Amino acid sequence: MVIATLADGVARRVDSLGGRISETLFEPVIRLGVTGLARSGKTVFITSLVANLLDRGRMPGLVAQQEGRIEAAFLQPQPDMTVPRFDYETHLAALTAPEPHWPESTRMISELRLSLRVRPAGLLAGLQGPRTVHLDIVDYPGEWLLDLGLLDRSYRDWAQDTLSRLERRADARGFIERARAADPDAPHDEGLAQDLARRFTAYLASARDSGSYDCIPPGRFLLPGDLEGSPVLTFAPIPVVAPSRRGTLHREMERRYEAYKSRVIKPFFRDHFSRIDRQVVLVDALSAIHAGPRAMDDLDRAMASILSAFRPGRNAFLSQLWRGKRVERILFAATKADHLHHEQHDRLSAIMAALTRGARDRAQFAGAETAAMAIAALRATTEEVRPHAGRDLPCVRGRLLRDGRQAAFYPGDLPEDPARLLGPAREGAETWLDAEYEVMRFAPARLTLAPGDGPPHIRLDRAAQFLFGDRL
Ligand SMILES: Nc1nc2c(ncn2[C@@H]2O[C@H](COP(=O)(O)OP(=O)(O)OP(=O)(O)O)[C@@H](O)[C@H]2O)c(=O)[nH]1
Ligand SMILES: [Mg+2]
Repeated sequence: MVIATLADGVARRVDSLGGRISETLFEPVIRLGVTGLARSGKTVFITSLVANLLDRGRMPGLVAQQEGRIEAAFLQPQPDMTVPRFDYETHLAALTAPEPHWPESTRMISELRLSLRVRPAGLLAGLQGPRTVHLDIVDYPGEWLLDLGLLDRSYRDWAQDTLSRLERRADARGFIERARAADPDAPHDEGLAQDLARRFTAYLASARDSGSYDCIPPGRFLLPGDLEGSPVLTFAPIPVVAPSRRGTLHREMERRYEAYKSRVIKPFFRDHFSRIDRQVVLVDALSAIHAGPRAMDDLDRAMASILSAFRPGRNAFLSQLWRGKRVERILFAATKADHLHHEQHDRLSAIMAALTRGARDRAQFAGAETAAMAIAALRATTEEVRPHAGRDLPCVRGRLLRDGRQAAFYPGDLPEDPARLLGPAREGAETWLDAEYEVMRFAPARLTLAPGDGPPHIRLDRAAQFLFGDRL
């Protein structure tokens, strides 16, 4: 145990030393983490960011571009041999096809290296030639960050807490009845263990598919990749009180839970998370607002636990890994802002800022610079003002996903004060009292891009400037 922790720390230090040496002698590398809950917009964000860095006509907010210092941008083989490559070409082809469509859901970690040839700014401009800066973009599910909280919890604590959370959910009844009927002290029965795990996973999947933001770890149950069917993913919470005894169902569940921590959670944090320099956390706040106060409250809680991963002091294992290094900048971005007329963008940013307020204060305390912003990685709408009942309504127009028709749409008035949403959500209100919000799903617009222009977006250049513009 102690040896493993020490080895982790040593590996990390050597690693960060390696990073520094190659940085000063050779070419700087920026590792940009892109995360968010399922469907928050990670794949579209990375695809559009890369396309807009390759063709930079729509990136005036990126200072190095504005100053004309970016000479070239190109994709390169990534340094990590065992991480799947982010399938940029396929995702871009989906978005730019004659009949454009959104890319497929991804749910695995992936990586892409984009390199930029940049001329230095200021005093160095005349003295140094252009240098190459590598941007390693890592896409990983936000649900995996929620697993960090399991590291310092026993199986018993996790099981008790999870069962009581599930008691409140009607669609978890099938699993709960089965779990409550299981005798933890009976001899281990593999068939029963598998049945429990299957039902537990089925509940997690149905909660996700119904758009619930109540994210219950372990995150890998819904995103198993090549671990599917293996014992580390074949456990579930069952009601236990006493310490486990040899050979029982309880002992086997506990063993697998512990294996999940050491074989799944720790390697992710050690090999991927701890190497990130800059991070963007994408949040589909508009969908949560549309779904009502309860979804908003769930999102609020999920954000708080996701963001606690960026507070190194919180967890002993993580503090070891982070030693001498930290995430330097974190951007909290409310995505899909093209569902709103720009008049309302500031309000969406304010909601985003309020949602991450506590976590942002803590991250700032730990030395990371943070910002909140409303963005659209791929703009699917145009703006339009329509008269309605004696009032001018600021609308957006686009092609509806469900039938391909063009339609103008008014999503409702976001409040100026985010507390009007977060207050009722935190107090457990069932519906918004004085307002209604809608979200329409638009298909990506058909694009005719001028040479040198990337896909249309909202503030993607400003997001890029915050995330890595200072290093160009
Ligand atoms: N209008 C609009 N919709 C967007 C935008 N970005 C994402 N979406 C919508 O959100 C959906 C999910 O986007 P993805 O980029 O696939 O999200 P993800 O986080 O990679 O999702 P998973 O891989 O399933 O976790 C898309 O299918 C679109 O419907 C955007 O900038 N504008
Ligand atoms: Mg994705």
